[in-house]
Amino acid sequence: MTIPQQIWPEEFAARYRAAGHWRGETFPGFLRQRAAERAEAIAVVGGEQRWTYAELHARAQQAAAGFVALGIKPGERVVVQIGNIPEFFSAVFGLFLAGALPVYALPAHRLTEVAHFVAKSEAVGYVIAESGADGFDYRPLARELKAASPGLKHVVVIGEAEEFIPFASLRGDPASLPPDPDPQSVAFLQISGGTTGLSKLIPRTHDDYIYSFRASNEICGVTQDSVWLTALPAAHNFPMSSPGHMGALYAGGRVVMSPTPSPETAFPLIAREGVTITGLVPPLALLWAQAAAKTAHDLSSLEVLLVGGAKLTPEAARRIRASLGCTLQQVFGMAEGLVNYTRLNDPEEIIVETQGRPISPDDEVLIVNDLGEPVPEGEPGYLLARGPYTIRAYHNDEAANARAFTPDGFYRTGDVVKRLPGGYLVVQGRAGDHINRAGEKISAEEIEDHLLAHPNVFDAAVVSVPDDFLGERSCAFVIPQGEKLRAAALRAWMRGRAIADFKVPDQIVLVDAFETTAAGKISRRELRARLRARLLAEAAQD
Ligand code: AMP
Ligand code: DBH
Repeated sequence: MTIPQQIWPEEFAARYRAAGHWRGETFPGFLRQRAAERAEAIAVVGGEQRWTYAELHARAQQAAAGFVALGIKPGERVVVQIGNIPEFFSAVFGLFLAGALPVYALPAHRLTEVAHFVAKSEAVGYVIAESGADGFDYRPLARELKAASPGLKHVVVIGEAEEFIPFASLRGDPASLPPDPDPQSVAFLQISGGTTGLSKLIPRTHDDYIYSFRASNEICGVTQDSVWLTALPAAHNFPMSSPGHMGALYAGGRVVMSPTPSPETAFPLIAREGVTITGLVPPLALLWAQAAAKTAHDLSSLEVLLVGGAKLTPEAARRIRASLGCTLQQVFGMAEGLVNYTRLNDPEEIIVETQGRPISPDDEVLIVNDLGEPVPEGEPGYLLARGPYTIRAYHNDEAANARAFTPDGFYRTGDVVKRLPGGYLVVQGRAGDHINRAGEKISAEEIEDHLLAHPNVFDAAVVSVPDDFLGERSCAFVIPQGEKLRAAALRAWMRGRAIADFKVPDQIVLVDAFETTAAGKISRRELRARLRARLLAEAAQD
């Protein structure tokens, strides 16, 4: 068994502690403290449920004792795939209190992805809700997962559990809970969007992650009077920590769970709960801006709207500011660490034109050319980052680590950015081949591998195409072989691959051949670039 670790060289760790970034806090520790200080304050709202801090803590303790009684040991991993319901917190904090490490799957993930998370993390458990907000039943998925994963011992279900363990039945001896974990140990595994092939697992420690949302609270003005709405999937790093529901709970504020991010679901919750702050990806922010112009719901409590996950154009930023009447804050972050924000009192042009600047004075940002040399200020280059909440390694993935980190520990973000005076970053694009589809990152390689599994596909190349609503969508160029292949049939077949729906290509174009150069074969990356250029040229002619 590989116990997840995240190791900073001691000189860096010492510096981050001395600067007061790492304070030795832990998830169990801070929840216990809030439960003592703010026992009767409402912590979490969702559906018909309203839990005080005392109740959240009691529920988490009960779940934790149940996890321990099942035999789950400190350091073991449990994949959590739960939508935006209050039990997300009793499950996740239950695991923290049991010393176990949640591995955060998104509700959209299907067997292929979840089985990969279980295998890669060597998970012993899987916690789900019987169904999602879209009605998807997770129990058949759990059945297939269990059959495919020999090491998976426990499946726990919120709601009707069928043959599995009902979450509500978890019981145990509160005295069996382990002592608080080492603050520098890994608290959970987050999922990377996956730039090359399958998603990688991101080990985040108590100290580093708590620092990221404690500092985010300050930058975003989150206090115990704040009401945070989780509208994006709760397991996603953005609504979790920028400053997110973890920030809100750390501050002693209130978290409201919106089952879906649609204005129809979220607006009544904003009005009823007096939501003060939330986070959205750009397409949703634009949708909200449109809907806000017509809504009968009172959205005046909303003070701050964070927008990030994908590039927000200045035009879109202006439109959102004008129609929502709250402060827009751009956020450019990544589950691997580095998060940038525009500041609440920045001038309009910074808020509209840039993706913000790093959280921490100890975030080290380098912008380099192909040779790894720093580019002049204001010129675009590859963004590298190192700092008190940016990982030094992925979990259990030497090949990815060799690619993704420099020898001196900088994370190669894969983003192309330029830096303006004051350290503000403007995202220009991506170095790698992935598609940022409304904030969901899709690896071209991963989708090509699926397409190649079809017997009538000779070759495939997946590229991103600009999309008015999504920002980017995916287009697969496919060379067929053998029997006649139709694009619609291939899409339907991709749907059957047990992958997240957002990964099914939005468009499939059948071609006879990919171009080669006089010199022979071209690289995958160059091929994708050429196909993309061709598509854009054709679109321009229409
Ligand atoms: P992940 O590694 O899956 O957490 O995704 C992080 C990536 O999302 C970043 O490296 C960027 O490529 C992209 N991203 C996040 N926020 C923004 C933003 N505000 N503007 C442009 N790209 C963003
Ligand atoms: O896209 C992301 O992963 C992201 C965006 C904004 C993120 O992880 C974050 C803020 O923390």
